[in-house]
Amino acid sequence: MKYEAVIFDLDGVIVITDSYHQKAWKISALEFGIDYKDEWEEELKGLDRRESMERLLKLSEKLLSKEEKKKFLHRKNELYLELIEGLNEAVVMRGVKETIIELRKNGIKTAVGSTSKNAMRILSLIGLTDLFDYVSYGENIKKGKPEPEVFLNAAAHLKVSPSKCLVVEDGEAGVKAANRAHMDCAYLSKKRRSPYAQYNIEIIEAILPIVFS
Ligand code: B16
Ligand code: MG
Repeated sequence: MKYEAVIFDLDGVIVITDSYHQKAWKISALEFGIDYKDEWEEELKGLDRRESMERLLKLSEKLLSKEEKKKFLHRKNELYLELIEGLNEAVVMRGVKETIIELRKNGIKTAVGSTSKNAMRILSLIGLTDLFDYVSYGENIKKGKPEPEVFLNAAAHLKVSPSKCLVVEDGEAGVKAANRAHMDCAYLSKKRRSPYAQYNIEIIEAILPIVFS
């Protein structure tokens, strides 16, 4: 088999929380006098909370004091936590569970690679924690995407060489992180293609023939 492990991004690949992140940024930004534009969404995907805020401030050309930045970050996460409170299995992306079960049946290791500090909470809310051999996320890494640490940490815990790992991502920062980790990447999107990913897929099940080839 071409790959021995698959590392899944969380927000936007396993669960629809990418839209919740954007909603929380949009509302909190407005509260801080920032006119959030929907087209910024792609630029924020995968960046950690602080980096996302800094990018937002740059894009909107808004200056905030250290204290205001602290409040902004707190408020965004507060809103995000409110939004995810009611999450359950129903919000898992179509085909995710079946695809992961099929991989595991064939001896492929599975991990999550997410910048989010809330990843464990989300996995527990949607009842998928047991489907992964390891969860690499915001609380056990120092640098988020596009740095490769989140994926390299997963590979090290799975004891699989990076060249034998396939990353599944929906964000450009994540594709870059996979490139920097020397891992192949399948970019999952129905609307866009990534020129930097080795594979562009529209549905998650499409990774099965790639992994088993
Ligand atoms: P939190 P991923 C990323 O998760 C999100 O794409 C990004 O929008 C978010 O800012 C980041 O997690 C940090 O999340 O504020 O919950 O720590 O795509 O790497 O799964
Ligand atoms: Mg994502």
